[in-house]
This record gives sequence, C-alpha cells and structure tokens, in this order.
Amino acid sequence: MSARPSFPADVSVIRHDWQLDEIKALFNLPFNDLIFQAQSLHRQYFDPNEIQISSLLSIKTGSCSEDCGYCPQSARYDADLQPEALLPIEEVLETAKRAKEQGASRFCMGAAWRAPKDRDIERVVEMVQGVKALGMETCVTLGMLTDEQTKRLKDGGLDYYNHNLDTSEEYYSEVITTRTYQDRLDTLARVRDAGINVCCGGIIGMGESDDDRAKLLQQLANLPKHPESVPINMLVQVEGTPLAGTEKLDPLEFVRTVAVARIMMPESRVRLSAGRNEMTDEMQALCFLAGANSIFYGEKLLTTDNPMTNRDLQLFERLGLHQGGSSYAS
Ligand code: SAM
Ligand code: DTB
Ligand code: SF4
Repeated sequence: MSARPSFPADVSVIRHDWQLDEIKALFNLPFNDLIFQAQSLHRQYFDPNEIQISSLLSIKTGSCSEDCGYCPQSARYDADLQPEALLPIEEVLETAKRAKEQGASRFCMGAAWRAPKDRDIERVVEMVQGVKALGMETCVTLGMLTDEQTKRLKDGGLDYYNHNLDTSEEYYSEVITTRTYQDRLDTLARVRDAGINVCCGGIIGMGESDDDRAKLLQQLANLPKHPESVPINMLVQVEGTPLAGTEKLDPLEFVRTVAVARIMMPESRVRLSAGRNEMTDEMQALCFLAGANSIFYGEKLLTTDNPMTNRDLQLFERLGLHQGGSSYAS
C-alpha cells in the first residue's frame, strides 16, 4: 500500500503567501484526499449544511464597450440580447421584494458598464438604500470605480462589491483587451480600502490551462485580505460570443477548483455561481461537499438562465441544506 499523503499540520492558518507549486500539489492530490481536506477545513469555519443565497438582477443590460470574450453584453458581439437602459428604482425594488419572498438574503445588482458615471452612482445608491430598507444585504457590480465613487457607495450603505479577476494575469489578455489586470486590482484595492466587503472570483472553462486556474486562486488568496465572497463561475457559453464553442472542461476539474479555493481561503464564502443550469444535481452536491457554501438563486443570472427555484429547493431538501449566513434575520 502506498503511503498516505500527509495532512497539513496546522490547517487553520489564514495565509497570503501561497506558492504556485503548493497550489498545483493540491490540485494534483487524489480526488478523495482533496475533497476530504477541503470538507474538513470547511467544518472548522462554517456550518457544513448552511448555504447563503443571493439573487441577481441586471439593472442595465447590454451595449457594453468592453470586449470580454465570454460576455453576451458586449456591444462588439452578436449575442441574441435586448439592451436595456438603467431600470427605474420601483422595478428594482419590486424584484428585490420577490427575491426576498423566495428566500434570498442578499440582492446583487449588475450593470453592463466599463465604469459608471457619477450620476449613475447616485441612482445606484438610491437602489441600495431601497433594498436595504427591505431587510436584505446589498451587492453591486458596476465595473471600474474611482475613489470618490467607491466612497459614495460605502457612505450609501453598500455591503458588497463584486469585481472578478476572472482568470490568471497571463491568460487575461487572451480574453479581454480593453482593460488590464492591474485595472481590476486597482478597483479591488479601492473597494477594500473603503471598507466595503469584497466579492471577487473568476470563470472556469474558458480554455485556460491548469496553471491559469492555480494562478487565479493564487492571486485571490494572496490579496492583502481574502475576499469575503469568492464566486467560481463555470463559463456559460453564449452563441455569438468569441468563447462559444470552447472545449468543455472535465466537471471534476471544476469541483477540484472549488475544493482548492476552500482550502486556500477557508474563511471566505465560496460561491457556486454561473453555470449551475448546465450542472447535474450530483455535480452541485460534489461542489457543496468540496466547500461551496453560497449560490445565486432565481431563474435568471444577469442575462442567462439559472436553475428554477423549485429545482433548487428540491436539491436543498435532498441534501439537507438550509439557508443562512446573512447579517439580517430571515
Ligand atoms: N460590467 C461589470 C464587470 O465586468 O465587472 C459588471 C457585470 S459583469 C457581467 C460581472 C461578471 O459576470 C464578470 O466579471 C464575469 O466574471 C461574469 N460573467 C459574465 N459573462 C459570463 C459568462 N458567460 N459565464 C460566466 N460568467 C460570466
Ligand atoms: C459573478 O461572479 N457571477 C455573476 C455575478 N458575479 C454578477 C454573473 C454571472 C453572469 C453570467 C452570464 C449572464 O447571465 O449574463
Ligand atoms: Fe461589459 Fe462586464 Fe460584460 Fe465585460 S463582463 S462586456 S465589462 S458587462
């Protein structure tokens, strides 16, 4: 019998100095050893049967000037999408109310902007305040921010800002040419310095290499503070975008990515994000076992389909999962 791989002596240390070879060694563990390690750590930090639920709304859709190769909202591609200007606040609050009734504790509003204008920020702040008044946590994703805009969002009461690094620095320019990795890091630093919780992760299955996935997690875990929320998206291939037709990744590689994220950032919520509609219930169950403990809930992500809420409720019931993790009582 071969020797058992050693279990880290002190697994509860929060580290910011991950080396690439250590991360690759985690990825290369036998699957059972990796999942065991991830689930053991998960239990030290979280109730293993509790899932935090967010709901998404696209508050401004399409006609985006950026060229992100995965995104149906870029004006440069011919995806079947109806662009829409910034929604009226009443419509946003109605949708948030419904999301709360269906069980979401956080409401995330996404806008297809490279960067918002100052007058956009004022309207988003009104939305944030209206959603908070419903008793929900708030998250927005609006693109790149200035210092002043970030401060305005913080003063307006925003809880979380989503801004993804998406992939490794090396692969980034293969996917997006209209902004740099450093632009992303700069906005993330502004958000962190302003005292807003950070939601930052990436997309798996864009044709990146094993090294790129390890390097994305290295970037995230070696930030001065781990993001409170780490969304791991599986690419949703949308007809008309450059990444449509990308070779599908082995689903177990996706599960491994979730597990390694859990091990490297044990205090963070790892969010099983886009792509759930294309996953079997069994794959999602493996992701929860690997340490994912939050999801986007509701029949739409921003522009693409998400599992129907009753399918999710059935899955939670089958797995004995319950909702939690909000700073508000549900
Ligand atoms: N425009 C802003 C930005 O890019 O930061 C906010 C909205 S953007 C749609 C938010 C995130 O959605 C992107 O950073 C990307 O990670 C994710 N995303 C977009 N299209 C996706 C797709 N087809 N599959 C998976 N994730 C996607
Ligand atoms: C994140 O990491 N995933 C969400 C949220 N943050 C904003 C967005 C997924 C978008 C998937 C494609 C679409 O529906 O347009
Ligand atoms: Fe625009 Fe964001 Fe889509 Fe990129 S990901 S094209 S910035 S909406």
